[in-house]
Amino acid sequence: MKLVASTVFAAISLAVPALSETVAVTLDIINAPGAPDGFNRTLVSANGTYPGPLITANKGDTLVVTVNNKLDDPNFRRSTAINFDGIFVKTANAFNEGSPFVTEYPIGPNETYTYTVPLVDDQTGTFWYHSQLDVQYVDGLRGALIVYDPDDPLADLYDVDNEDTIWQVGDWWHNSTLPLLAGYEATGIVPVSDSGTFNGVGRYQGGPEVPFHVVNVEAGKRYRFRIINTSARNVFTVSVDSHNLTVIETDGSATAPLTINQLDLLAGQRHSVVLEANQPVDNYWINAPFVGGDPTRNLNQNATLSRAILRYQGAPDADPSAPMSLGPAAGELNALDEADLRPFVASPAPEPDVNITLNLVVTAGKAQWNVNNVSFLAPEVPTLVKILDGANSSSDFNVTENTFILPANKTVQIIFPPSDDDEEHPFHLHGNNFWLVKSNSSDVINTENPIKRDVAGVGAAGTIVRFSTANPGPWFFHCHIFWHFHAGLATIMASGLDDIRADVHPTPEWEALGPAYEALPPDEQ
Ligand SMILES: *[C@@H]1O[C@H](CO)[C@@H](O)[C@H](O)[C@H]1NC(C)=O
Ligand SMILES: *[C@@H]1O[C@H](CO)[C@@H](O)[C@H](O)[C@H]1NC(C)=O
Ligand SMILES: *[C@@H]1O[C@H](CO)[C@@H](O)[C@H](O)[C@H]1NC(C)=O
Ligand SMILES: *[C@@H]1O[C@H](CO)[C@@H](O)[C@H](O)[C@H]1NC(C)=O
Ligand SMILES: *[C@@H]1O[C@H](CO)[C@@H](O)[C@H](O)[C@H]1NC(C)=O
Ligand SMILES: *[C@@H]1O[C@H](CO)[C@@H](O)[C@H](O)[C@H]1NC(C)=O
Ligand SMILES: *[C@@H]1O[C@H](CO)[C@@H](O)[C@H](O)[C@H]1NC(C)=O
Ligand SMILES: *[C@@H]1O[C@H](CO)[C@@H](O)[C@H](O)[C@H]1NC(C)=O
Ligand SMILES: *[C@@H]1O[C@H](CO)[C@@H](O)[C@H](O)[C@H]1NC(C)=O
Ligand SMILES: *[C@@H]1O[C@H](CO)[C@@H](O)[C@H](O)[C@H]1NC(C)=O
Ligand SMILES: *[C@@H]1O[C@H](CO)[C@@H](O)[C@H](O)[C@H]1NC(C)=O
Ligand SMILES: *[C@@H]1O[C@H](CO)[C@@H](O)[C@H](O)[C@H]1NC(C)=O
Ligand SMILES: [Cu+2]
Repeated sequence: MKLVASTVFAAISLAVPALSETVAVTLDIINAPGAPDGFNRTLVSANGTYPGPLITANKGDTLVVTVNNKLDDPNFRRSTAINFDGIFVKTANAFNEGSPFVTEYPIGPNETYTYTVPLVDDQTGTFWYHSQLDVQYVDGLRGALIVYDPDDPLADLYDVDNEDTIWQVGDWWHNSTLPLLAGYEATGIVPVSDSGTFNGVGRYQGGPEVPFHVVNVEAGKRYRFRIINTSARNVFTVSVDSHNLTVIETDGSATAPLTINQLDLLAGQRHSVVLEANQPVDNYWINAPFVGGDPTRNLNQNATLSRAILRYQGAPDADPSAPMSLGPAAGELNALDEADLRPFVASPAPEPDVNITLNLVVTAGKAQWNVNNVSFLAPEVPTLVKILDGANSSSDFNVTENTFILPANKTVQIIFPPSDDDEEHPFHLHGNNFWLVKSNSSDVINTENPIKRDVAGVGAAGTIVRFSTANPGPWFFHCHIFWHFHAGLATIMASGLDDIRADVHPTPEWEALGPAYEALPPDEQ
């Protein structure tokens, strides 16, 4: 059976408003042992697992996430802060957005903080949560967050969409981030991962044969797989032997169905794909090889070992008999080109009122990245605190805070000129999404029907995005390769400062984070 766009229009919903519910979740942030790829180490984790527990909600619900910081290992950063990546955040709620030193002070050890995050604008789709404090999520603090749409206009395209249809691919390191950062800072060479994990399991060269993750399917059914790249660095390329994949969602935005057989995801990016279990009952490889840095710098790395198994009901409990490939052979390859994606509902990009050009340049031999000659340093006083105290122009922020002051209710165009750097930088906007007017994969400028997403690659061909400032706030806009983020590849897009002052009324609990954090000795911060 072919998936054709016309079938989706049959699924007109009856638009019965769903009752909005409170989704109460508790996350204990703890140091715990874990061996995702067979190498035992200490994690920074939510509830002791990597990935952390799955969070699910329905359209319009309110997430109430209580974070108990129980980090106690002095070999790790002790504070934390959780960002719900890709979730729209209204101005009034900007203080619960989870970005340390931008919208809050970090949560110190032995502290508890509750993030109340109403899901707005009928947003649904595939998201994730992770620590936003420095590179902390590299140590394991990452997990999936799915917002289901009870009236999904694409529901006719698939039969199964549940907690077993989420694929989280991520890079993994054996060492912890403090020594890795020390190495990065001494050499300017980004740490090369030991392995790639698929739903929290992986293998490294010479390591134990950790059983691959198994995805169970039944012949004849169609599955909505939600793929999340929870990388801190690596780019994963996903395919399933002998099967097509039909893309229907990009970063929480429904897309017109597009059938391919391989896709790339940069760090932070998400896609939903429909797979039809239309092949003979058997085991098939799900290939998820990755690239990220020079593999000869880490002999544990073997991207071929980054994979999982698609197992049809009735197939033996065994590895596929096919060789482990990296994906479809050249003659059969039909890879996703981001520029070919179209939104499910067209939303033309408005003409810009403000243009900003951002040049990304690395300082040779150093762990230092610059945006327009400035390497971002986390503000000492969070941007939102300064704004609430009256900051109203660029001169109220240190140059190193790379803060752009923008008017409310306008369209801002960000132009990333072509760069000569060979690594794509996945730029991610917090609290909002953007129109991808020009993909780094194409020379075409598309203002008519661009996709909207919240992470876009910036690289050799140049990238242009536009976003609206109708939802004012101090929104982080940074590279999702967290090593680059740490090295200064970040900006803050602060819009509508008077609106922020009018709308944001933080709770006493939020106000208390600052004094508690400031009182900590540096090694507990
Ligand atoms: C995490 O662990 C805490 C403490 O055991 C528990 O109360 C909570 O329900 C767990 N959270 C999730 C999402 O499973
Ligand atoms: C990992 O090490 C911890 C403590 O060092 C131990 O308790 C745990 O059982 C080990 N786990 C594995 C899978 O070896
Ligand atoms: C956190 O609480 C534990 C148990 O009460 C205590 O041993 C530890 O010293 C506290 N840590 C900090 C950083 O306050
Ligand atoms: C972590 O890095 C430190 C410093 O380079 C090194 O001494 C240690 O052996 C490394 N540990 C692992 C598990 O790679
Ligand atoms: C995840 O993102 C990283 C960094 O951008 C990239 O190297 C990797 O290939 C991506 N993974 C997938 C599955 O696309
Ligand atoms: C995959 O899609 C191609 C092109 O649409 C089609 O020719 C092929 O039969 C499909 N393969 C499977 C296994 O569905
Ligand atoms: C990586 O793993 C594959 C599958 O086990 C193996 O065939 C290949 O030789 C390995 N690569 C290296 C460089 O050892
Ligand atoms: C922004 O740049 C575009 C394309 O370069 C140009 O057409 C437009 O006039 C500029 N707008 C402003 C407000 O400068
Ligand atoms: C960056 O610095 C160089 C050299 O000092 C200067 O020529 C250039 O105009 C600066 N670029 C920006 C965007 O400020
Ligand atoms: C803040 O700056 C805006 C734009 O420059 C200006 O219109 C507004 O009056 C200023 N607000 C305050 C409180 O000074
Ligand atoms: C302010 O910026 C300067 C460089 O422009 C930097 O040396 C200094 O550390 C920054 N101060 C703060 C408080 O961020
Ligand atoms: C932006 O537009 C909204 C709705 O049109 C309006 O309520 C708000 O006052 C406007 N804000 C500014 C700063 O113009
Ligand atoms: Cu980057």
